[in-house]
Amino acid sequence: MREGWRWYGEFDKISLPEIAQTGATEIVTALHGVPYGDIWQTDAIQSVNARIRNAGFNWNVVESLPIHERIKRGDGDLSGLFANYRQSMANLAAEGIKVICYNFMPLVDWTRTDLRSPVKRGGTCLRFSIEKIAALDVYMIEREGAEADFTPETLRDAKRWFDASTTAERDALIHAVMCGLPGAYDRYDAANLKQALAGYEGIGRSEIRDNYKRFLDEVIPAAEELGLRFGVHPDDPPRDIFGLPRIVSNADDIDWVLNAHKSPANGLTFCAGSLGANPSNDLPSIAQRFADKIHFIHLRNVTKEPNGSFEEAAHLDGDTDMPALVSVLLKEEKRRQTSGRDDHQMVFRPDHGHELLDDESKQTHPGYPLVGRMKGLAEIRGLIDGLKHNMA
Ligand code: DNO
Repeated sequence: MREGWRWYGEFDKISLPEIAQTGATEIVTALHGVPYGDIWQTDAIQSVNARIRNAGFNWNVVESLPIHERIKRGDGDLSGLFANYRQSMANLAAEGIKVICYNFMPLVDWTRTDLRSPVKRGGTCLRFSIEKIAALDVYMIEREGAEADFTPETLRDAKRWFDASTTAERDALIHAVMCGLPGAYDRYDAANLKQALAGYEGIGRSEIRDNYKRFLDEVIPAAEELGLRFGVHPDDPPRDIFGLPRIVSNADDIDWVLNAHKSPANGLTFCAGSLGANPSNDLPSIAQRFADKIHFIHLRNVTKEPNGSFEEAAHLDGDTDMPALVSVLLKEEKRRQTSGRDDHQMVFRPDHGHELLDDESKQTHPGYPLVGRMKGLAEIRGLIDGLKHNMA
């Protein structure tokens, strides 16, 4: 597996020479300044690529080429947006990009309630507290019918949190929830979020699936021609949120995606952290089942709590059996190699990391500190080497 590192380009406080010291060889990035729906122009792609290559890295994976909300909502004439998307794909392929990571989560991307939750031996992690999500949904956004999505215990805890919370704590909550949106994005406060949610009224699971299938039908044939592979990033967390249906949360969903437009180009970003937050997802077996469709990998771990809350654990801690998962991935690589594929090595990146030591002073993207991710990468590197030694 090839070691990747997510870099936010001009928006990143961590420089390429610093990343070089982690040992990673693949940069994973995007044109974070381009508004959703606009074309990624060749000169802009070339200049990012030149920076990356001059610093001694490869750029094979784009994370993400974002999908405009209108496509997710199936709103109006989408031909221009699809044409732009395909043009961006063509421009990227011409610069040597091989894999496009994207997601089909309506409105919000990864969602957490706490960006700096303390961990036992020092440092902080990202946390998802179900009672805070309920407080936001039920008492701050006041979404109609929101109560029905939570258990009575969660609603009780949510009310308790809300009643005791200060304005600053409520602001911090909404800020944390919005932090999942990378790059050139719309950020919402509670009122805006409520308004944005209204745009999804009447759009349920089957409508989102229809819109998703349409997207795949529009882009996957072009991907095949361009030699690009698409990897959908699973929902994070893998559950409906703010009443928005999430449709890439478990093995059945993934099966649906892969069959909605059958093609070797239509595949998966295997995000262990996202899938791992659902207690019924057995990660090594999901990886095994869809192994040949995995085009890109995020390795991360979570510790789940019975009420649906979870915390990001250190990469080899937490509930996911990382050695079992990584050995499935290594066997798949071996299979690809034996079958003669020259691109048999998959790119993975240590996804997220605890904020450790002087990470906090750097004010990096939440979840993307230098030391914490470097620790995760080093641990996974050791795991991979050990497993390979045993396989040999
Ligand atoms: C979070 C990331 C996601 C991911 C997108 C892919 O840290 O894994 O934001 O980049 O969902 O489209």
